Amino acid sequence: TTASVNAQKRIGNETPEQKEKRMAWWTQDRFGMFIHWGLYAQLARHEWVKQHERITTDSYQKYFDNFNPDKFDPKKWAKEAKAAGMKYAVLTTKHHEGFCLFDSQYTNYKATKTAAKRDLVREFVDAFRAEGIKIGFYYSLIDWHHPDFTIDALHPQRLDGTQNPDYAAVNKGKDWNRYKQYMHNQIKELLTKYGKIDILWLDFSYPGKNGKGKDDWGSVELLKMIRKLQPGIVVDNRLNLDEYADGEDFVTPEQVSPKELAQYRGKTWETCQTFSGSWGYFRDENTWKTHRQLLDLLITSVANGGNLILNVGPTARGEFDHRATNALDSMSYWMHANSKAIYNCTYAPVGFNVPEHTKLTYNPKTKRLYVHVFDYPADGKLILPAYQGKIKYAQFLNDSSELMYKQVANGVDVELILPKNKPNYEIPVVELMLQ
Ligand code: FHN
Repeated sequence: TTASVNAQKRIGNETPEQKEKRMAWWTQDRFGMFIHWGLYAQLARHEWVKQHERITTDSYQKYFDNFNPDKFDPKKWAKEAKAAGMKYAVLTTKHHEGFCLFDSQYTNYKATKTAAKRDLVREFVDAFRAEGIKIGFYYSLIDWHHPDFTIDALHPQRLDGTQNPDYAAVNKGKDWNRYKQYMHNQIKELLTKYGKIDILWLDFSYPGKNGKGKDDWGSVELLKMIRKLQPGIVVDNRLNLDEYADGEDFVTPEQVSPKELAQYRGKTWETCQTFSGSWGYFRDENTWKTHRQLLDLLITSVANGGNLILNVGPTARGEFDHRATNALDSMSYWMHANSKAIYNCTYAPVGFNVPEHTKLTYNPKTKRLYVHVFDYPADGKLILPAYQGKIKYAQFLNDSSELMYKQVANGVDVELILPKNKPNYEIPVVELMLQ
């Protein structure tokens, strides 16, 4: 409630209403692309591979020396994102491995010092902005390459590959403040060298004994700097500032199943999801979400008032592989016909029951209610419970073909009459004009 929000501590002077106005575009856009790309794409089995397999920084150097994304064409990426209906895109400017895709003045561990010789972030920004897609930067608070990043609970082993939980011994001589300053400096670079940035996706805090949270990162000071440099920017909730009413802009349920999304209704949130199990390119992975599962995530997110950001892990040559492009193409086909049931939509108003085997989204501006038909009734009868007197017209969204409906004998329900032939969409959408 507003009272509880006001009772919470605040970092800026923004009121809940001002925050809602600043985030209106993000809430209306609903659907974004996440891009996890780095040296780890060459190992092609997970973006945490250096940690999981205890690869020393020296042994990892060969991936820096070998990195050469000769097929990198961000214009192609942007066109695929746009066709899929993704309105914003968030690229890993630096993931936990510490490799910078941008031309940072604070390190040589960056793309411009590899065979690529390119500022990959600059090219991403230019290409996606040209397609009218909002720009987001992911930046890892964790940095396994930086000599002053201290080993802790999440990293019980040394980054040099040996198991050594003696943090004091392992961290001897490290200067944490020097790392914190490096991290703040890089975020300042990202927010001053690339024009208007729409989203900052910082990742992640793990407060507690031997963990890292707001004091380690300098989160309050950092967020003040972020908002000063980019006043309109939208920031995720991983700086460990959830005690502040205006500390972070949206919660980030990660890889949760559609049925778990209802709990976020009423909050500002975005679920981040992979096509497969891995964020980074995973060559030999076989667990890829089906088109239906991806649609379920998108529809159920909006049906609960939230956003979906769907991740692609490009190959080390800089391309989306066939599995990613197939998934994006299938989203493009559905979104081409049905995006009106996604953009500017949220959950249905009170009083509209959810018909069986459907999900509802609603556009409060146009007052159009969208019935996403997950299971198409064999007998063509779709009961709209207690909708009597609430509808003035019904049609399929994909082709605006009229649908007939009639009152059920009980005088309360409405029966929508669907044609025998299901429209050629995994989940067809009925658009209802309300009284
Ligand atoms: O450790 C990262 C992981 O690699 C990935 O970037 C996800 C994306 O939300 N965030 C962290 C895990 O929560």
